[in-house]
Amino acid sequence: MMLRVVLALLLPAAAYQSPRPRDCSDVYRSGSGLDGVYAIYPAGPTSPVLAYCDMGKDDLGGSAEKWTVIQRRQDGTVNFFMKWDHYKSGFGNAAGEYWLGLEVMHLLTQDRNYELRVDMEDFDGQKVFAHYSAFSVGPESEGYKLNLGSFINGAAGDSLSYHSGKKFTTTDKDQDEHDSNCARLTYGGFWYRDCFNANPNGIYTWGPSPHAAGVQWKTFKGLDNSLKTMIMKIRPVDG
Ligand SMILES: [Ca+2]
Repeated sequence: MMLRVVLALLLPAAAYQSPRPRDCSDVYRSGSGLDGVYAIYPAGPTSPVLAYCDMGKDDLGGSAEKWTVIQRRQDGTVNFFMKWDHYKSGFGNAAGEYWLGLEVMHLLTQDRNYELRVDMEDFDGQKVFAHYSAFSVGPESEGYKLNLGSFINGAAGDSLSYHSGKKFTTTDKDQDEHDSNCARLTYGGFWYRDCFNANPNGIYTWGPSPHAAGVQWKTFKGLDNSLKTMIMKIRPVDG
């Protein structure tokens, strides 16, 4: 402990900045301002994870967004009806549809305060979002519980607060409040309750869907329509 203090006084501050970005905000700080797939290192310098970074400079030249995409649906090419181990470690392709992984989400959000934005679009081309002040995922020992801040704004409306404080449920791990297993009933994996108002990882269908089984956001298009895109992304609140 003492040695560390002495070193911290002697070495320039730069020596203590990890050369490995923990998230897309770090990637941006290191000089990469373009949207795309980058390696991030939330679990340390020897454990790279590929993530899509939405740097988000809009057409109007607004400020950079620096979002780390943690989940994306856009064309149905990836099967999201996966078991616990897959939801834990992540699956899919960071350049397309993917789930970053619960363990990575936990590691990221235990060290910094993140906010969440969920972008979505229906098959008529209507684009909306829902913005939340905070997002974190607890440890596996507590079921990767979702901790959500308050709904800030967005025309999608608030379908996610219903899930705050809930553990994650997959087809092979039932931690929800339903008599049965919500992941089995709705063909997904999520922080289900009894069962959901939002089902970003539901089965991908083109528009009309089986009731309460599609890629859905209740306050936007109800529970009988599946959405074309659904993107969950986070960034540090302190920039
Ligand atoms: Ca249950």
